[in-house]
Amino acid sequence: MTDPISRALFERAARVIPGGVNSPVRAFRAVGGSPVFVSRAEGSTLYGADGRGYVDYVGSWGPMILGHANPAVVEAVRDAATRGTSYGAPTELEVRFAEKVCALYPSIETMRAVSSGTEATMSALRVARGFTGRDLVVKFEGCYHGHADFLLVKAGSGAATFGVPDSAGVPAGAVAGTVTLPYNDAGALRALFAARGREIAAVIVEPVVGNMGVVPPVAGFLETVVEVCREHGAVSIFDEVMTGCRVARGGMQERAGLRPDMTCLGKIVGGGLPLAVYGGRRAIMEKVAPLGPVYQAGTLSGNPVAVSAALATLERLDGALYARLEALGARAQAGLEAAIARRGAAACVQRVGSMITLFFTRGPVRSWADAKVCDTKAFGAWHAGLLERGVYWPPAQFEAAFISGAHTEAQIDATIAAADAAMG
Ligand code: KE4
Repeated sequence: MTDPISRALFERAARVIPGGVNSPVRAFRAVGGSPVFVSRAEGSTLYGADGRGYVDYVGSWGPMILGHANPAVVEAVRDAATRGTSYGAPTELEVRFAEKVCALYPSIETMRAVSSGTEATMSALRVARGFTGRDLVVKFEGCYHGHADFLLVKAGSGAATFGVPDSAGVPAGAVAGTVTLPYNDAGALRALFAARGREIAAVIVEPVVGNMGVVPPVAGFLETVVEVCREHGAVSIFDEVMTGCRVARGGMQERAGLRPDMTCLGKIVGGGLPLAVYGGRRAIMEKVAPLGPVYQAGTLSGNPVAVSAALATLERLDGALYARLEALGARAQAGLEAAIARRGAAACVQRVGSMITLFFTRGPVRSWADAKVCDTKAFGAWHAGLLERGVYWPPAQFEAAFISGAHTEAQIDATIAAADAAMG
């Protein structure tokens, strides 16, 4: 049961904010009960409105890879703010940020900073259409790329959790140019290109899905996305808003040794402030205004405070951090799988690096068809059991949990014990 202060705040919030939250998944509707209102966070701990601490596995849905209130990031933000928070004019900081991103992502020759992952994917797809002169966009069921009208088609994340794969308010015309295929189905992608290749502007994919829970690509799937786009003159777009700097410093494209035509980044790359990126091959990005005819703009794009947080974060993403995240992730996975075996639970664990999901289905989960059969009621009861034991797990089955460099082995072990008890 959530603390009484949070419950009272939730009632108050609901009078002035739809659903009492500024993003749907935060309302705990997918797990029942009412949300914990957070008063502050530090390292791997969130503190509720009543001051109670929770081991945090949401990490603001991915950005907090260093942990909350990292002293260097806080100092960078504080220092930047004293020089003005936004100028609406170019700065040397933005150049440094772009140089750093291009160094980490060799497939990105030039990039644009925007203020959210939604802006990044929406802009990348507009540029891909402008570059190819084609209209059709291909995405995969269960993947979520933000809430641009034409992408809310069998989306993952919130929409999938609510079992409403399409959103109200999206005109039929807006999604007429969006084709959705099963994730991990290279054959279906090739067949679509064989039939309609000349119409396809781009294929956008989460290179590891986080938005139906963690679903890794099967061998050859990502290679097919990049190859078939190249064969047909379409643009391959890796939406690495979640996987970028998470599964490796250079994202899933680094792990897979691939070079998509375009990449979208967000969350970690912005140091936990409103800052995201889209970019790719120079020839494609030269279509963007003021160089070319594709318009995209933003009042706060690349503002110095967000960029300072980003730079302070990026310079701390070293090999030791990723080794630690892999070790903690493997420890968590082994412990959760042992608990599932001990309890004989119909569940499975899927993980890439420090993003992990416990699915209430025997699995494996390779696509939305596999994910949607999860027992979401059982997940909701398990989530409540974790919360009671001081573990703040993502409040939805179709989301990824995140481990940060601030988590300790002791916290992982305590989480495993809580997960085991909550399965009982
Ligand atoms: P934002 O507009 O929320 O910054 O980014 C959209 C987005 C784009 N691409 C991917 C792969 C994403 O995961 C996201 C956003 N992720 C969700 C969590 N599943 C954000 C949390 C929320 O919507 O409250």
